[in-house]
Amino acid sequence: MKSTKILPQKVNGLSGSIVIPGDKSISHRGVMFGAIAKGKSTIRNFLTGEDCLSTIDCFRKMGVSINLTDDVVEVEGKGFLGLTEPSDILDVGNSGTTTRLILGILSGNTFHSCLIGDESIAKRPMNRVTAPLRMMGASIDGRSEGGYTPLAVRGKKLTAIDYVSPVASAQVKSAVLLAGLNATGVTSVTEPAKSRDHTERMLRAFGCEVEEEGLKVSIKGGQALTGTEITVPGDISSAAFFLVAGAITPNSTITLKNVGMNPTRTGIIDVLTRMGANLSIENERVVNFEPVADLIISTSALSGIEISGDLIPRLIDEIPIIALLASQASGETVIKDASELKVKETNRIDTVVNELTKLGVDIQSTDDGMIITGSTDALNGNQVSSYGDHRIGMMLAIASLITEGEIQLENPESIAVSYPNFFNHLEQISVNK
Ligand code: SPQ
Repeated sequence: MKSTKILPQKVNGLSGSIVIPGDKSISHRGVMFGAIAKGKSTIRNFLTGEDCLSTIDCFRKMGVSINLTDDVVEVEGKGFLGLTEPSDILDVGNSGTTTRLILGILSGNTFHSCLIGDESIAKRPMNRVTAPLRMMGASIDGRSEGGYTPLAVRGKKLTAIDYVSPVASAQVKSAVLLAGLNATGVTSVTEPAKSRDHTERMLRAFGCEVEEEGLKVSIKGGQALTGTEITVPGDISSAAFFLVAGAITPNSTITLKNVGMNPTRTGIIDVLTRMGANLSIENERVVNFEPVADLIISTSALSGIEISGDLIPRLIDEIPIIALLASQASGETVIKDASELKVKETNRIDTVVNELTKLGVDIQSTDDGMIITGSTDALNGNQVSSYGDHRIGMMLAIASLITEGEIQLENPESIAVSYPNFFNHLEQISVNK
């Protein structure tokens, strides 16, 4: 049975600081690349969210020894072809990143494997990855001709391709590049707009050569990864919830420490700045191969803007919380070119519009996004649902900070997918008198 949580009531302000937990995308990649590398890797500040634990579980089933103590992961890498045939089904849980990236590793391996995930994963399109992998020679079968989980993979010898992806997707790019690592020839992926580049950066940290030319990324097959040490920066997608909370909750100033500032992820910073948020970026530094900073945000008056084009892949996961931000800005915010939202953990155009409408926000869905007409009136309480989507659950919890009346959130557990201590952090900065 699904549980319901009464969300914290309207607060008098937010104050203090939070250390943002490790980046989900980078944590996944740390374990995966560590597993296919030769030698030991240590990953610090690892995100212990459920999605990343699913990745650990899948590689353990392929014979990789992985030790997790608090937020430190030690992986005894076995080399790309040192993974062993899993005797059990690989369960990816709710994680699209695990499913799609692992397919790139399994396709060029030597054994048979099966992948399964939860109800949400079963609805997410896998043909965007299985199609280019098959062009390389992969043997993948599953529902709707390999379009959906459960999937079965028979490892094959792969040949490089020069793939032009119809979508700007780091998961597609990464799956093809990972398959390319063990293919004959040079594999390239060209995207319509730049998606997050953690794979490219981390492959270099593991000693691989990766070429980039505009929107094209290439990798030569036959390169071996060498185990390394990684410190994961805080996840800007998690920080985004508190950035918006600080901007829209009256009487607030909060500091978010250790936030990853990779330029392929900082669309939320651009949006906040353009809307008039009071945001400062301090202590900028590079940790391993990723830029990091501390962010300070205070309440301010905001104005609506248009969010579209190449900016979309740089903030795709932040759109649910940006919709809430826009609800508190004067004028209209138009979000377009974002039809990728329809294939996330939920159809995030529908779930954002449905749930914010229940709280009294003036919001309409469009074919590729949404239009929000802002107002600084308080939102109203209601019974809402995360629909099992962590980002919808956290957005609704932040909405409760500016709501008159009670919000009851169905299925709050989904938040543990990417931010297990979200409610503790929220409580830590809430000023109640
Ligand atoms: O891993 P999953 O379930 O796909 O998670 C999401 C999220 O909101 O956390 C998407 F629903 O993030 C993706 C992101 O949208 C993580 C990701 C990655 O680590 O490579 C890339 C993005 O997806 P895509 O399809 O644009 O490549």
